[in-house]
Amino acid sequence: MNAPDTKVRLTREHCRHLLHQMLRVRRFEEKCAELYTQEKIRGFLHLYIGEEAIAVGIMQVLEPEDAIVATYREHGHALVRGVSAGAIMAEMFGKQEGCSRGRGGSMHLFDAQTRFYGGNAIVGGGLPVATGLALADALSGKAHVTACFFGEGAAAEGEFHEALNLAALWHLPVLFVCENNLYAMGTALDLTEAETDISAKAASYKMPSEAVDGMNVVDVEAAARKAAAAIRESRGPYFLECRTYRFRAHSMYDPQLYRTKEEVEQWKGKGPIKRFQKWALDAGELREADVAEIEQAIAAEISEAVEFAEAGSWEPVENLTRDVGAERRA
Ligand SMILES: Cc1ncc(C[n+]2csc(CCOP(=O)(O)OP(=O)(O)O)c2C)c(N)n1
Repeated sequence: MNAPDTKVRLTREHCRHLLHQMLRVRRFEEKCAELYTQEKIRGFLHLYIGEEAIAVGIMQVLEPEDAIVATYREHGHALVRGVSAGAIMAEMFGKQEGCSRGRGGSMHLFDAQTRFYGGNAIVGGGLPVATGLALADALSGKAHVTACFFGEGAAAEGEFHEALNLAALWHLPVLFVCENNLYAMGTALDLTEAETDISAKAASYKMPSEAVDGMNVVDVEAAARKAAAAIRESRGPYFLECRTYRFRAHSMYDPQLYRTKEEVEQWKGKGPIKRFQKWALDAGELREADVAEIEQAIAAEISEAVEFAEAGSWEPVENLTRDVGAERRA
């Protein structure tokens, strides 16, 4: 059998696609921040701004039947996976046209149709869910992959170790994707972990593990291609640590006293969109007109999503206890 082709092909079309997806996530979230200050979106809001290359790079290699589990910083993952911007925005607004019927909000986007299994608010909570999904797929003979996104803060949780151990022991097809943005809320990694190399921790569970520049979409896609091919071949897990940075606060209420403005500015200079766009323009893969066209399409998509959410309806109060318990069968 020939080795699978894991090269990233940077055709003009692919460059456009990568830039479009990253910009889509960025603009969608900028709009969310604006709507939050207008109190159209309430509750918690955790933005992914700065980390877009990870969701976009990884999602390139997933098939429609593969499953995805994410954290509360998951708007980008849901969008790139194919949950519609309207269904996500309506969910943010708490409207029943939202992808979780308005009951989940920003942290609990869910869409069974695209096998997008959340949106999990509990740090580390998605890891056992992903391992369980992969176990179910493996037991029913389905050759799918489950991609599990989580922050480096999850490495301090017991569930991280339990999930990695079982995935390795039982050879489960999980792609663990650690989005290491250096801070768990206000806590720097080296204040909680004796071993700050997360990929080394994963390797100790006897699964292939590597670290990649999470600010470079092409590097992430290349690593994801290699990882997905290995999982599909071995049916065992693979661990990718994507080193990244969030440009915004942890959530909307965070004065960010734990890091300096200079540090944030330095990372912004390595921003995934800025960097990729510059490269693609310099290399002649894209033209300024492409970028303008992409921006225009995104602006139209987002304003349509906001209109859809605005026009949505609130769930009637009679539904208050619906889904709280199992319905009685006749
Ligand atoms: C089990 C648990 N403990 C604490 C919290 C509170 N909390 C919410 S987000 C967060 C930080 C998580 O950081 P990380 O996993 O690195 O992800 P990031 O927010 O950086 O993407 C904490 C401690 C929680 N949600 N769940």
